[in-house]
Amino acid sequence: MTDAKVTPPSFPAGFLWGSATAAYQIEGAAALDGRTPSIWDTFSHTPGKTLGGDTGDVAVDHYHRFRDDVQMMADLGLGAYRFSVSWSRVQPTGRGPAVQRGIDFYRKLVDELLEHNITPALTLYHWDLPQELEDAGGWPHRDTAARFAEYAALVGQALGDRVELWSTLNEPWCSAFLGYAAGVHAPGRTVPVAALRAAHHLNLGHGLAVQALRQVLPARAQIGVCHNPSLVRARTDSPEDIDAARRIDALSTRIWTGPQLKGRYDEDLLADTARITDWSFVQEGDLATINQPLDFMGINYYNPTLVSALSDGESGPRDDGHGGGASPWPGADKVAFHQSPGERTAMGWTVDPTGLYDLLMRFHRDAPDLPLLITENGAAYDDKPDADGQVNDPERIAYIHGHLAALHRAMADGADVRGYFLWSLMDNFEWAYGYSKRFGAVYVDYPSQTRTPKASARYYAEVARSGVLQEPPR
Ligand code: PNW
Repeated sequence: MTDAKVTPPSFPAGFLWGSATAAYQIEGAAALDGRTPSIWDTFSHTPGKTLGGDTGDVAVDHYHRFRDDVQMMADLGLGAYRFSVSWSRVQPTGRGPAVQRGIDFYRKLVDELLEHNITPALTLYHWDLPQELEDAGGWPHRDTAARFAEYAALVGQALGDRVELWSTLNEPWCSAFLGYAAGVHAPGRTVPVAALRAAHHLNLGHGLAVQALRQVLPARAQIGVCHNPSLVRARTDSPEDIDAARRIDALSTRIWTGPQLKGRYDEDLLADTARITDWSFVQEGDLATINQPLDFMGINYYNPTLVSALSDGESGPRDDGHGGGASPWPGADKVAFHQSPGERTAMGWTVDPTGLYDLLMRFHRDAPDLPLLITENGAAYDDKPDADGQVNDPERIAYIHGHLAALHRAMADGADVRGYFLWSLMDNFEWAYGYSKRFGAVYVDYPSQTRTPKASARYYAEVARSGVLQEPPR
């Protein structure tokens, strides 16, 4: 077929086109207006924890430049913006009343967005627990869940009149397992049982926060949660490899969706982790609290996960893309991680849009009535401005195009996806990798804080403006 006229895929009117960021990655102003350290301030200031000792002290100075940053989104024609609130900016000790100056910053940001017709999508927790709460035990400690619900109510009261899209947690898998088991994220602990306790208390905090938000938000508010479910594939169809994939699926995805969507922890997950814990920290009534009706599920997708089984005494590749450290998979130690075939980004993550399609179809099958949002998708490349100061990033354009095509195909096959948020609006503090990895559609020259939209920003803006997925320029 050579001359078939192919209509480019188009997205429905009202589809949200946005970009995403997180507070600690962009704001800076770490000690301003009453903000106190979060676990990420402590972690990044601990020698050896982040590449080059980079911290979010200044980041991309969004705290002072938010008006220009919103203008930049408007110039790009983006209709939505996903950001997170820094808990310790609003509630420095993790308890008690809100600090007005902290609230004011987010109120001004949201007003600026609304004035430019950009829909704000607010995430309450993108990994920055107030250090005081970590000192009191952190997420492995049950009380943190109650503290989170109180904080959610404060932010809900302050911004509920102007924000309609609310997420409780971003990627609790990273908080629990990279933070408390692998130790490559804050608070940098490597205690498997602590990670499983953290997972349960993140679930509980989510449920309590949804209840609290429903009390204070107007009925039109949409409340959800953002996950990074691994799209797990077995390397062969041997029963052993298929079982390895099952174990990783349980620990990456069903540990959240089980209680949140079905009110239970699956038996296989409990059995796999039985040598670590008897789960006696799950109290009467918790599962019902966690199982709150949701208005959407946010899915963050970057790359697929390829696994095989290890037999006793055998050790295998640990190339699971999490940056080393101890295992983030307590209860699944006999699993080897392999690089999926295909091109890789600067993170070493394989580019594979079929993973996004498969993931969306899996959620469509498992929870057909739950609307989905792609709350993150994107790629890091080694971007550099050319002699004219332009940043040409054809790989990122191809990444975006490929994933939007997969998303469109999933929607054509029934997945109810309401929007897409590119990670990220601009280059920023990439956690343990510091400023070495650039995920932005907009290039940031860190010394001068100059922002320059990359070619991918213009490509994405055109898709967002037209709702039509153009072929990338050649
Ligand atoms: C997500 N992993 O992080 C976060 O939500 C963002 O803040 C981050 O900048 C972005 O993806 C890019 O990394 C992840 O190891 C970090 O599987 C690590 C993993 C997944 C997501």
